[in-house]
Amino acid sequence: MSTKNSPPGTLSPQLSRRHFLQASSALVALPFFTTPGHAASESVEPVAQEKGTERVVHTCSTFDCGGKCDIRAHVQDGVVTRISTRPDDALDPQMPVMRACVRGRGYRKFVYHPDRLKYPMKRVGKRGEGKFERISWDEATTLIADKLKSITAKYGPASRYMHVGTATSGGTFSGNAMAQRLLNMTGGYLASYHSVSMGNTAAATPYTYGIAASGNSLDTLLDTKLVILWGHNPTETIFGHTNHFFQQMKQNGTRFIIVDPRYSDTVSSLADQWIPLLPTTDNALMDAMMYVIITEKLHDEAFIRRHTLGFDEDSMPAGVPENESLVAYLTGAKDGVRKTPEWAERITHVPAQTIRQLARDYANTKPAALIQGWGPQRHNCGERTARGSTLLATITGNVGIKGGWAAGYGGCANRKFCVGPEMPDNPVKAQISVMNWMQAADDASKVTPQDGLKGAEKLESNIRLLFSLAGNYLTNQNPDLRQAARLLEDESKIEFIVASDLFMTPSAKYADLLLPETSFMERWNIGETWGTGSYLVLSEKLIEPEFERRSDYQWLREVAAKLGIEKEFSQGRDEKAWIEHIWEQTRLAMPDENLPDFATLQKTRQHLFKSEPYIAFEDNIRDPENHPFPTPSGKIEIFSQRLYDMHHPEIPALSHYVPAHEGPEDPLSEKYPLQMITWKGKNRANSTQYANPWLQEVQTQKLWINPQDAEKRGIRQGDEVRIHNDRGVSIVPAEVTPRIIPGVVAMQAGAWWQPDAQGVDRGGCANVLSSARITALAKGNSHQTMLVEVAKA
Ligand SMILES: Nc1nc2c(c(=O)[nH]1)N[C@H]1C(S)=C(S)[C@@H](COP(=O)(O)OP(=O)(O)OC[C@H]3O[C@@H](n4cnc5c(=O)[nH]c(N)nc54)[C@H](O)[C@@H]3O)O[C@H]1N2
Ligand SMILES: Nc1nc2c(c(=O)[nH]1)N[C@H]1C(S)=C(S)[C@@H](COP(=O)(O)OP(=O)(O)OC[C@H]3O[C@@H](n4cnc5c(=O)[nH]c(N)nc54)[C@H](O)[C@@H]3O)O[C@H]1N2
Ligand SMILES: [Mo]
Repeated sequence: MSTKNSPPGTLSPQLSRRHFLQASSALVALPFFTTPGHAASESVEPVAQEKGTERVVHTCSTFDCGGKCDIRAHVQDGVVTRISTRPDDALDPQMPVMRACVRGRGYRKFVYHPDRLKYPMKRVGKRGEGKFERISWDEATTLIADKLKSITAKYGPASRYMHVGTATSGGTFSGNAMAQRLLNMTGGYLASYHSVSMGNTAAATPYTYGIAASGNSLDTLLDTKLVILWGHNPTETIFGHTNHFFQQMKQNGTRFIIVDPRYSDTVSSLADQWIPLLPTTDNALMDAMMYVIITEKLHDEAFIRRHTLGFDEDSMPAGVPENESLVAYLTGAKDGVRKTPEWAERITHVPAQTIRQLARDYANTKPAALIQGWGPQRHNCGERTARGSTLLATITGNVGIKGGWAAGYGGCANRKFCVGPEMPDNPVKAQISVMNWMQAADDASKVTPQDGLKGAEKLESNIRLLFSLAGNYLTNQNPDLRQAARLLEDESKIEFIVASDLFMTPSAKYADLLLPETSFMERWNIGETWGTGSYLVLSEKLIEPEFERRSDYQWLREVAAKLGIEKEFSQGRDEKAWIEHIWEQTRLAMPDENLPDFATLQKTRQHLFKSEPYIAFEDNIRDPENHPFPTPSGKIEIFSQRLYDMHHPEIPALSHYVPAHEGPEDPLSEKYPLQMITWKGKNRANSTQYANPWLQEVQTQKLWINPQDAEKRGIRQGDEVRIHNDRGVSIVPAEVTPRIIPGVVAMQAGAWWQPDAQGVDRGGCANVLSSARITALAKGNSHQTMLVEVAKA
């Protein structure tokens, strides 16, 4: 199967899908995922039922939340009157249960929101002020075509950039993909790499296994006795079919231990034990677990001897000095410090006895699955954390076996996706990390290969023209958003910014041209999953767009016409024709799937891809002679010579604990003594649906603070508190709760930035406080690592 052409290089599922498709094809022929003996779902129930004049249509959104829940839109006289979910009497035994979540149930209030953008608008005030005037579509598309021509003529195609915009990435077709197609047809653009979702994991785990670590299909875990969810919160973040399987496992008696600074909804719904720790100290906990495992001889000696490199001094590559092995590190042969549970207790705040027990439980329960989410790796030490869990899986022999988990990635690599729209090559070969965009807009000559530039020694131009489609990443979602805002406000830097959205978001305010996009209910698409799901759902156009809303593709087509390339660009297809075309191409690419024709898909609505149970690295473990790991040594590399040769203190060859910048050991903690983290909550997908009134009722934006920390500061339940550091200030009510470990505060990610006249955020947007520090190895983001102080406002 060919990989989908990815919209801007940073989009999480696209990156991960491309990455893992590459990963899996490097490994073995694509394996499949489903319950044993199961063929593709030929959903038998009629999914678009007529009830009087009401049609009940099985559909899904194309947001980036990882699961494509089964939502049923009740459509009457061109209006969606209600959203329900799969009725209990229509349960399909072949399709794992995906009942609509609270966000799905609330979609009507998103689509019919009175504040939705209605007309194309041009900026009239200063950039960022949010003052716009209505213009016609003809004016808007002429302006874009003219700017594309003039800016490209003046600065070259590498001055054009596409920003992160994930809200349509759950679909096979998007404005982002088509804008990329248009740019590639007209000279190219400066692409970016690195998924802000899980790019640190993707970059680090290949140093252990040769390719990015993947988990197994969840049907292989049904008999697993112990699952450790390490910074993973799938009760809220869904990740395909994860909850369907975890709930079944829970009923079957699987024990769940959850390592998270927060008592998350997953802890309350699944955990037998919650182990809170200080954020960024995960590697210290892992190191001490490994210390217990090896000193108590609980490691899998035979597995280690057969499959790994760098465990002890006898298994080191030639030429490396003494005491660089894992055992030497853990026992203090190198630095005189034994990595005991007592040592780790001081760093992590997890009691030594709990660490000992956790290590014993993990090593003595075979197989056991240590599944790490992406929260712990969205830190500036995230690369080490992601690789650290691969070492634990390795020394306990849990790699490549049924019921185990190679760790590092809360998902499975055997998923399938539709082929995307055809994408011509990008003639611009330079690529920046998604974290370099501010520098590239400010002074591109400063972006060097050491900072993350790839494919070129230097950039030919600053970013001068920027498309931000279906994203809130100009400000809101970008780390250290005030730095980004200051840069955007300087109109001598980026000359032209086009944004499309449904709402006047904090990023939309920074557009020069703001375009009102249709919602997923007003377009054709195919919704796809990531994480552990491998199915698709047709997302049908249910209603006509109101006012002058247009899909990104529609206006891009008009821009293409004004550039004289409409025919080439559109191939004469409207949106629905593209979906049909993509579907036909997908059918051809997957002959084994027996995919129905498009007319039939409109009746069946969904397709669960055929698959056998999948175990990552199974062949490499079963038959290492014929299936060496794609590492330089052909083995699982506990010690990585490639990392060693980087001679970088933040990239140790063993991925052990190193205190993080703005972690608990940073001297800055004297001034800002609280660590702050964010989490992805149930009532929105990132910032999407922020304005939905029903979802605002589900959860209000508050700061979680432990009673001990609150008491020290005289803070009571519900008090307004001022969260601050050198980057910004945010004021929200306090939620005084033991659900967060002392020393740490937490706020849900994705609330809209709402600066008052003094510049103080009143919306609870964590990115006024977060840092734009770039991770050492991946050149990636670290949204979660920040020190703050909190006071009564
Ligand atoms: N409902 C909902 N679902 C979503 C999204 C959403 O916004 N809302 N967003 C989607 C997207 S874009 C993505 S990328 C995925 C992301 O999914 P994740 O990255 O896995 O989600 P997070 O909530 O950021 O992090 C998971 C957990 O990690 C914990 N954590 C934070 N720091 C640390 C640490 O240092 N150590 C440990 N052990 N744990 C830590 C957090 O408290 C949280 O409970 O979710 C997707 N699904
Ligand atoms: N503090 C903190 N910040 C984070 C994270 C974190 O964990 N903590 N996580 C990061 C991660 S993993 C991610 S993926 C990014 C996500 O960041 P973004 O990609 O910016 O995603 P959203 O915030 O959901 O913004 C999407 C925007 O698209 C709009 N939209 C919805 N549907 C459509 C549509 O059909 N068409 C158009 N044109 N627009 C639409 C929505 O209204 C919304 O304003 O955030 C990152 N930022
Ligand atoms: Mo993400």
